[in-house]
Amino acid sequence: MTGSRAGDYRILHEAALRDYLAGLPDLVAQLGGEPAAWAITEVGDGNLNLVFIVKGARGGIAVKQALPYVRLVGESWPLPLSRAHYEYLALTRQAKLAPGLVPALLHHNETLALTVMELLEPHIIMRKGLVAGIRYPRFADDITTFMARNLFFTSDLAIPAAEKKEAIAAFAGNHALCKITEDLIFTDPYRIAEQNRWTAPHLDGLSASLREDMELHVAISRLKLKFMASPEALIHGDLHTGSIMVTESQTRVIDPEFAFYGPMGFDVGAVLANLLMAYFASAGHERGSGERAVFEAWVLETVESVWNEFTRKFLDLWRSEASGDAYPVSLFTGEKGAVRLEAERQAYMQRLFTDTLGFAAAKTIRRIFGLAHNIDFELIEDPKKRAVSEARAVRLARGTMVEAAAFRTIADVTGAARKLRDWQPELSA
Ligand code: SR1
Ligand code: MG
Repeated sequence: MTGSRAGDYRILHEAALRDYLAGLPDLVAQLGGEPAAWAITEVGDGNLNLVFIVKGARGGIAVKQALPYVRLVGESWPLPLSRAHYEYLALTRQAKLAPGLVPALLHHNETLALTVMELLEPHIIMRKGLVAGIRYPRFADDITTFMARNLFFTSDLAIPAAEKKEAIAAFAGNHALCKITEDLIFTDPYRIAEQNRWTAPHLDGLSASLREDMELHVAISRLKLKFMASPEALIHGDLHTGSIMVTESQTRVIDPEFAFYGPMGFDVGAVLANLLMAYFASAGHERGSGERAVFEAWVLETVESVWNEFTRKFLDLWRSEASGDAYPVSLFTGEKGAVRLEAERQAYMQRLFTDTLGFAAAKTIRRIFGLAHNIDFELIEDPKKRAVSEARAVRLARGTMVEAAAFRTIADVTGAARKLRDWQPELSA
């Protein structure tokens, strides 16, 4: 890692990036050939940063640089460069806890808010694959290993209290990124906000109903408080299918710039929400009835596997690797203690399930009524079809957020999704 004075930050466009990389011998060797011959392409399609792919005679690298503002909106929305520091820190920890499931780090410059990583090739952004109807057989196993290990080993179940509090402090400065989530996910979709948008006019009525739905406002406010005030574990913080790169045999989690100590269910819920949105969007992408049935069945199987495998792996870790200060061993001795502790583990997972479903619902509603939408729905060209898919997703989301008690198992969720697959909502126009 390198860094110099804070005032030395500058945005590196192609020529400046070439010169910068040419001064780093390890990267020059990795790329091969003359710097003048390197092919440099800006490929960032996210909402915040610049991302370059650099290819030389021998190999390639990916370079990510934070901009001092939100790329999606422009310079009118400043954003601290320090997010690159938190992303680097999170990637470093994730690489240790879940080896092989994040890109290798090659270089980091704090001042330039710039990180160089291995080029993931031929991986693609998972969301793009899901829109195309591609199945990813390794995904459930990989993402549940990533989540179970990262969430367990950064929690009070695994590490002593002092270490945990130091770790919370190390990420506490990432509050500007948390604030984005607090506003865009937990507040704006439920009120009039300048940056909101939805598939109008078809969803005008649904949008208005969300703004008047006090049960929903209570539920989203409880979730917002949980997000703000529950430093359970180091969470990725933006674990949607645009933050995951895949091939059919590999999974890599990228982009943890929203990382901080927050509620575990926020990450697990993000994964489930994005799978469920892919499921509901699928009807809008089919060219003939039933064309994507196999894909859709796989998505729902994957929703079930993600929760079930995450639970299994997390509980296995808790049973075999607990060395934190929570649940002191001395309070659960003998046969009676072991039985009671196991029951408590099951109760813990049930609470986490309810949190997960609430956060999944919040993640869904924000993509349909808030600022940042996703291509699962956006690429459905016919706005009426898009609105139908979106309304189905919102119906499930409202149910899981407000009537959480009706969803005791993940099969309850996939069952409800299946029933909504062909439900015809009443649209505004
Ligand atoms: C203004 S940033 C909008 C969204 O992009 C990121 O991927 C996060 O999801 C954030 O909420
Ligand atoms: Mg991102």
